[in-house]
Parts: sequence; structure tokens; C-alpha cells
Amino acid sequence: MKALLAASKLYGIVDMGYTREDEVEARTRALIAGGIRILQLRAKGVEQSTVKTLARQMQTICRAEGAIFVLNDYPEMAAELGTDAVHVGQDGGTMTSIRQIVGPDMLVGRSTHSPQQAMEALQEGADYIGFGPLFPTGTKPGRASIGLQDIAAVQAAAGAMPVFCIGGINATTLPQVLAAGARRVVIVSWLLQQPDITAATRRVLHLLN
Ligand code: TZP
Repeated sequence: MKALLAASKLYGIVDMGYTREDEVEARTRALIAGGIRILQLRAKGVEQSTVKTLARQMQTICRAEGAIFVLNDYPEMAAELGTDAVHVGQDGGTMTSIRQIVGPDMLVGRSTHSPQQAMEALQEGADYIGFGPLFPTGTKPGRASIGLQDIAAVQAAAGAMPVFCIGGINATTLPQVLAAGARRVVIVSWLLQQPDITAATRRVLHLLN
């Protein structure tokens, strides 16, 4: 899984703010068909029993297709389901407390919103970080954007820990993000809103490579 993580330049999220429950499987397949090999379920405000059902659906597809499945926010559920990875925010507890729940082998990702938080995640032993939001985004309304100026320094300080830049990235903004030093990105709403998700994913991966 670590090798697959390190090889991944594009991280996809099936976000339930943009996705109906009956679209989860098709979107999971469409993103993977486009070349994504790390995919998260993000289901803010969704009832936990539903989150579990959707997570199982995505996990089954990701497993069959050789993609990393990441559950956002719920370490206990991630441990119960045996997901490949869990992703937590700044308020998601210490790495020690998360490791007690998920064990030593599950990948753990942390959201970071400043160079300081990125360095803390590196020190606590996060397997990867999200770094953003770079631009204002409707996926996190009201959240201040951090701009592009710190990407290169964070990327350099992170060493081998993958840094996924996130927030307002699309095919138009991606070239600026890459020029600022990013090597990996997460794209949520732009990909999910494309008429052909697989083709859009391929296009982004082409730009990233
Ligand atoms: N964390 C920082 S920005 C963000 C998250 C989950 C949302 C990014 O979504 P989008 O739609 O790609 O801007």
C-alpha cells in the first residue's frame, strides 16, 4: 500500500456533498477507470450506518481494482472494516490515539492547513498529508484559502512523506499549482461534476505526469 501511495499523484474523493448514494459505485469505478489509485469516502453529516454501507461498497471495488480505499473521519469504523487507510482532520486526535484504534499497518493521512501543521504531521508520523485549501472552495465553504506560496517549502521539508495539495484545484488551476512546486493533488468537486469523470481524470493525470 505504501508503494501505491507513493506512486499516486492524483487522489480522488467521493464526497457525499456532490454524490447521491446510488451514484457511489459508478463514480468509484469511473475514477478508478481514469487511473486514480487512491480514493476516499467523505461523508460529512451522513448517518454512520449509511457511511458504513457506502464504505463497504467502495472498499469492495477498490480492493478488486487495486486501489487504496481511504475512509474519512472514522478510525473505529476503518478498523472494523479493515480499510487500507483512514484520513483525519486537525481535530481527529493524536497519532498515538489513532494508532491504538487502527493498529500499526493502516495508512493514516492528516489534513493540514499551514506549514506548521504540515511539519507537525511529519513529526507525528502521518503516512501522507493533505495541504490546503490552496484556493477558496465550495467543498469547504468559509474556510480561508492558504495560497500557493508555501507549497515548495512544505514539499521540500516533507521528504518522502507524500504531500497532496488540495482545495479549488481543477484543470485550469492545476498548472499554477504544479508550477508552485506541488507533485500530488486531490481534486474533489471539479472531477465529480464532469460529464465524463473517467475522461477528466485521465486528462488531469496526463497534466500531472
Ligand atoms: N480539505 C481542504 S480543501 C478540501 C478539503 C477536504 C476540499 C477540496 O475540495 P475541492 O472541491 O477539490 O475544492
